[in-house]
Amino acid sequence: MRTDTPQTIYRKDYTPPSYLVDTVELGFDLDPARTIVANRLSLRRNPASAQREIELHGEDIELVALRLNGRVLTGSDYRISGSLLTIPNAPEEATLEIESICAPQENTTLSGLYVSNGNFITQCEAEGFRRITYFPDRPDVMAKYTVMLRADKERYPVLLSNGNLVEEGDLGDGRHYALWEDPFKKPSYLFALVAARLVCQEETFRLADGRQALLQVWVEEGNLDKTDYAMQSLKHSIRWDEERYNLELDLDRFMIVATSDFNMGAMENKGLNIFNTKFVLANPRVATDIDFQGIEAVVAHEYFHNWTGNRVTCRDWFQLSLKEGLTVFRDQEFTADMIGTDSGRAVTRIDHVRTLRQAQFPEDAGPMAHPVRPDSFVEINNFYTVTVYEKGAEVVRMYQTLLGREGFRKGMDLYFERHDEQAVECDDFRRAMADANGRDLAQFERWYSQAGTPVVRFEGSYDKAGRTYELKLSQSCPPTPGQPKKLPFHIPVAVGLLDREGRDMRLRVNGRDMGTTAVLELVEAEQRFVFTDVSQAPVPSVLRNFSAPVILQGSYGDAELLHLFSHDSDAVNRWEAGQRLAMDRLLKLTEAAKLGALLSLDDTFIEAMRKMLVDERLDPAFREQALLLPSETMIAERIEDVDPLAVHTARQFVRAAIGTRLRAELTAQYEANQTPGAYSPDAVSSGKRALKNLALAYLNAAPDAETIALAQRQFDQADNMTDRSAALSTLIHAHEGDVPEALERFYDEFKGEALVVDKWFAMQASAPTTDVAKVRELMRHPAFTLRNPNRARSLVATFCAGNPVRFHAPDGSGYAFWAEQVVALDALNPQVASRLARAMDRWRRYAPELQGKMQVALHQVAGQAKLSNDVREVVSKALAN
Ligand code: B3K
Ligand code: ZN
Repeated sequence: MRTDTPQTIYRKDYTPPSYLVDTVELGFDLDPARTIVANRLSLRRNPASAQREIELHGEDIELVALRLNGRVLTGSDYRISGSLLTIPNAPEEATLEIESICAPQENTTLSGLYVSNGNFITQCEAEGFRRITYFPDRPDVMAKYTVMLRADKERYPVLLSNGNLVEEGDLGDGRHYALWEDPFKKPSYLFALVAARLVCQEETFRLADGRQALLQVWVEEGNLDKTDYAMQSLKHSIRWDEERYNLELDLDRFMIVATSDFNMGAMENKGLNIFNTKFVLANPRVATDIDFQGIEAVVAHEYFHNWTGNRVTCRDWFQLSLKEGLTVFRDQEFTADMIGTDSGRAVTRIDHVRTLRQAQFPEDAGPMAHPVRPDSFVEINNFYTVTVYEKGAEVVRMYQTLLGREGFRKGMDLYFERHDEQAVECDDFRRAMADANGRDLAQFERWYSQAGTPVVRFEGSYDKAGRTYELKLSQSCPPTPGQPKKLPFHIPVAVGLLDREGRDMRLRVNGRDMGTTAVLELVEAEQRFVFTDVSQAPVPSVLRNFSAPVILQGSYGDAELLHLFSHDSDAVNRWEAGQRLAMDRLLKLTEAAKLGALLSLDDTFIEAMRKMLVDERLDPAFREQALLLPSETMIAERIEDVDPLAVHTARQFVRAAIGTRLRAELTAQYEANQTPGAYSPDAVSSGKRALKNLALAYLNAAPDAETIALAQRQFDQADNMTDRSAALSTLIHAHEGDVPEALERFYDEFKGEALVVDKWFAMQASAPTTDVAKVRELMRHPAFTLRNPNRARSLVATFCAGNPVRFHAPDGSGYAFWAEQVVALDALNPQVASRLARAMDRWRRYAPELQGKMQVALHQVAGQAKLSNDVREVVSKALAN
């Protein structure tokens, strides 16, 4: 752990690297306690830099020897300050040989080279390579790598690294070796090695140009029955990128390795993707529909990085969204294409909107708010955020909305033509989009430089005599830390007009026929758009398909919302109308609950829900989305002085009202959406299960013997994890029925499946009946450990971030627990600790009594003498802003 004072790094201070690296030869003698790394670099001075010193980064490694052009360097030939090693007066060209030692088994940070379940694994993004060897560890230094791995043959039969296997053999002393060569230049963050006892599912796959590629999915013994879906997803991804973007796999071999100790979802190392087991392992018995979806998306995401991230990489870490926003957009489009149908696409789109509102909007309004391309950071690992990823993807999507699919593709082609094998900036991507389409996208840059969620207001007025409809759009953006004033954004606002029957009207704007959805470009603070030939007063459907990541405000009354909810041809806005109807009620009920007033829910709302529930013309997946209420977090984001108990009470009240007043319809849908026969994770079947399980949950929001029996029966009889876990979770939340028995049985049955045990912890952690004392008790369970990120998240993070009513217990016990766990985790794994620290981001929004206690907990963490930069940055920003 670094103890030096955290330094803020600014984007404006970027300077090019002083030396470039052409080739890297790495030799590893792998030993858990003492791994010896030999590193030979060929360096040459960078003509673009005025600096004449070689600068290398190194962290937590022991330097043994340093030779420059064959000459041993002594202490006076170089300087080490913090993690920077500087060699002054270096020649124009140099061969630098470095020998160093690291201790993988001591490495609990899971960054650099570490041991997971006895296997060697690496994670280098963002700055983990410097924990393996000294190197100019920055993404704009791209080099060709050759890697020699040597290890005990018995213990580590599989030796993998990036690129192609050149040679392997025995060393005669019980050890063996493998030599790998990556034909492509890459930044150090894409380096990877695996030395492990693993087995694989493999096949050869024919690429579009006729080449055969070897595809492998490596897992620990006993898990080969869970690799099919990942392999299938990989093949689909390869095909999709060929077809949609004409991008081919550029290697003869592509490997995925699953490990159970991993800080995030997965990592796109060139040719050797390393994954959290959560995003590889699945079969119907252990994985839910959501897990299957996650695997497909993450496998695709990492594969797509091969072009967007690896072939064209980031100049510096401020440009992270260049690869992440774009790659998330690509995986989102892939997922939508895999489902194929329009309604299926809409359901995935609704998912994106939900994620934004649930996580990104709060981030954008909180102390950690930052632009998609941040201007500064203390610890880059803190900026792998929903803003960089999900809002970044929305920014990329807006290009496609503005330029059309073909225009977007032209921009992509030009981007690769210009920048293949380069490290570039977000501006280069924007320029490629603009140039390929002859468009001025200068103002669009503000999406990268300004933080905060823009608010777009609309106001419509119909002129019967003139048969015109005027839509006034205005925009503003609240201040964010360091950015008090914002300039107008370039916002694509997709609009449709519905007639009295709910049909789309033909749109004419400025004399131009715009079909039934017009993409209006809002570039000023306020603008008026006039639709002509409008035969009757329309109901506007604004921001169709969520055409921009903004908060839309307008004067919708119930009648208009009900009209949109029943008819809008744009499924996202149809769903949105229902969310607005619900939010309106939830906000009022929260207020009432806070005052202890009697709660009641109008028939209009229940009737709208009923119609949606039973509308057989709509996909079950869509109906499920439409019936799902905004989360407690989303409600809390809409109010001041949040009282989490009032929010919870209000939402529970609405759930129970739906459950009792629509009991007959819910029961009928529960029966109608059964999926008999062999389990399949396809969109139609999973949509049915989602609706069925939502029905089950609603029925049990006001449980009685019959509804509980239904859940219990499903738990007893289900043959797949989706239905099993949904039933168990319903039983836990209802807190009736034989919960302890079901929980125990579930644990016994799955105790050998780590990912299911995570679910078991998470289900309990999020239940409103689980308080801090219960969480502490669960932490004493033999299966619990803070050292494994998945496990720590399943219990501790799920409780702190996913159980608002108990986390915000009035006595402050949740906050004290949080502080304690952040500190404990930080000593082991700063990245995981720092994520947990973010649970307190929105503390200033809570009721004063809670705020005070939250502040105490924040100070308790901030006051620790030893704290990682990761956690220090998060808590100090929370306290400052
Ligand atoms: N690029 C990695 C994330 C690395 C996170 C480092 N703290 C996974 C991904 O986005 O594909
Ligand atoms: Zn990514």
